[in-house]
Amino acid sequence: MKLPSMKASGFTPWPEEAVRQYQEAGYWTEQTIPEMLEASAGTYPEQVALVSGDQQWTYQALADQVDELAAGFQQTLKLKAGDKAVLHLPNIGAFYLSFFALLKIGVQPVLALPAHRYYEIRYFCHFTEAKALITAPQMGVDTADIAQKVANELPTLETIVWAGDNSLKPTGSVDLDSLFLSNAATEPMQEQDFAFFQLSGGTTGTPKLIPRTHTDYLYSVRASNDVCKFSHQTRYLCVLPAAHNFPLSSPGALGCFMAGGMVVLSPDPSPQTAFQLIENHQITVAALVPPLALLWLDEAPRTQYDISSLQVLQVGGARFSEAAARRVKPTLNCTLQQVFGMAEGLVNYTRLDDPDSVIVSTQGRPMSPADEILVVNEMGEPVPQGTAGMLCARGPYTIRGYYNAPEHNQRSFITGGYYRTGDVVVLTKEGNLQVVGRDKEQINRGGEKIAAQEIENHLMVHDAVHDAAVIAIPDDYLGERSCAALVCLEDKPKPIEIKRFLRNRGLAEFKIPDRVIFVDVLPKTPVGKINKNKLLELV
Ligand code: OOB
Repeated sequence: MKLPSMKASGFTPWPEEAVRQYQEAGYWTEQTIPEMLEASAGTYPEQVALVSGDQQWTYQALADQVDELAAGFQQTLKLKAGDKAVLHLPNIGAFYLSFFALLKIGVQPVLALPAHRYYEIRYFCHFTEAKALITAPQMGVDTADIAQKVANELPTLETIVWAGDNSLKPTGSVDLDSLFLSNAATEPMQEQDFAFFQLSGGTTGTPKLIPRTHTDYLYSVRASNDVCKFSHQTRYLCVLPAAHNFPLSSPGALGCFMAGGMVVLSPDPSPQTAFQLIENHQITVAALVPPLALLWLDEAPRTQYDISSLQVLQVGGARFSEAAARRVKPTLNCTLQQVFGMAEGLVNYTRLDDPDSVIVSTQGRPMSPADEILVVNEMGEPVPQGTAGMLCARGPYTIRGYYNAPEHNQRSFITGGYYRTGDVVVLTKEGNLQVVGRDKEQINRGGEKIAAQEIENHLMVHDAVHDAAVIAIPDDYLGERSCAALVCLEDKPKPIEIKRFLRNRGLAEFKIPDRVIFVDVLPKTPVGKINKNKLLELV
């Protein structure tokens, strides 16, 4: 089958036949993401929707403020449908307000992570020709300086919006607070091919952007809510960065908003902060990456806080060891749910009523009956059940192409439009997936993804570096850490200088190699590629 081609907007649509099938089955509806919030405000106007520090919003207040902000974006900033805006926000209420308000007027936000720095933010603003960057103070990071530098370099970036303390704001920036216009109507949204951008964990030299539509994303949220049983009684603690696909949509904050539940934002992921919030707000569900789950497991037996309201702990983003998984129920007295998902779409869950043996030893199964998965060998042929193979997926919420990346799309999508996940899995007899390895040049550092090639490209810019390879090294706590192996012909710089060099280039901290080693040559495979397995033996 021919791959559907990319539209001028950079978006690859689903083939018409698939669209018809998803619509007829009722998976795809016409509702937009802001309409979902409005529907909940209609049903639960007085319920608390969102808590962030000492601020809280009822559903009505949230929906009203989204309208006011949408009017400000449109009338004060002159943002129009089809414009792009980069959101670089920590876990504060302004994240959801801005997200919904931009969607409401058809502006397509790029959901950057708080850990991103100058290099990534500049790239997103440049690649999408973003008109606005919405940012806020963050502990230990000069986000104002990042925004200012990016704006000075990119004439397309017209506005910096600052969501926080005025005294820290970049010169020339606009206060988010000044953009709420009451009693001002917004023009109705013009339909766009897609709603916003998620970010790919990446395997290539430059980060890839993932266009998600209102329709596919809302379907994934609705299907997640069914599996995870989110309701108006759900109280969700958002510990991971709010912009990430896992806490945003699996079912995450959007699932909670759809069901009429309450989202509580945790300003930091430490168990101390989170446990206090669990007690104060009677939290019922939270989502973590494995290293944080380990910290929670260690802290729980000695905490002074009452965390008995917690019913479900979701863990995903990276492999959770069976040994750790077994500790969750006895230690936290709640159900573990493993979540194996990706910003490109497919999300697998263990079910809440699965036997414990399934919950601790598998990463679950696709959430939707319409998800189609293939487990294949290098030739693209299906492997027998029980044998490890590469996971490929398509379905009603899995993208058919990255944004404006035709060459990369040729490699990432196979015949039939299946997305090549790069994950090596085993399908169990019961139909659950176990993630057993990876067939992509990526390091999964406790859930934070690093594209080896991206870091190698940066390293090669250093004068003393003749050749570079970045590999994953096993780590008890993070699962993996990164190691850069460098070939230097003359003077070897100190590892600390290499790290400083990368930091000065403005890379996110999690991408800075944990170790730097020097080798005489990089081992090669018979076809001349760097032999990273061999390299690992040298570490
Ligand atoms: C989630 O999304 P991304 O886009 O940051 O990363 C996706 C990749 C997967 O392809 C896989 O390599 C890895 O992260 N991964 C896991 C995993 N969950 C994700 N590897 C092993 N075990 C797991 N449970 O990470 C993401 C998106 C939505 C929900 C949950 C996670």
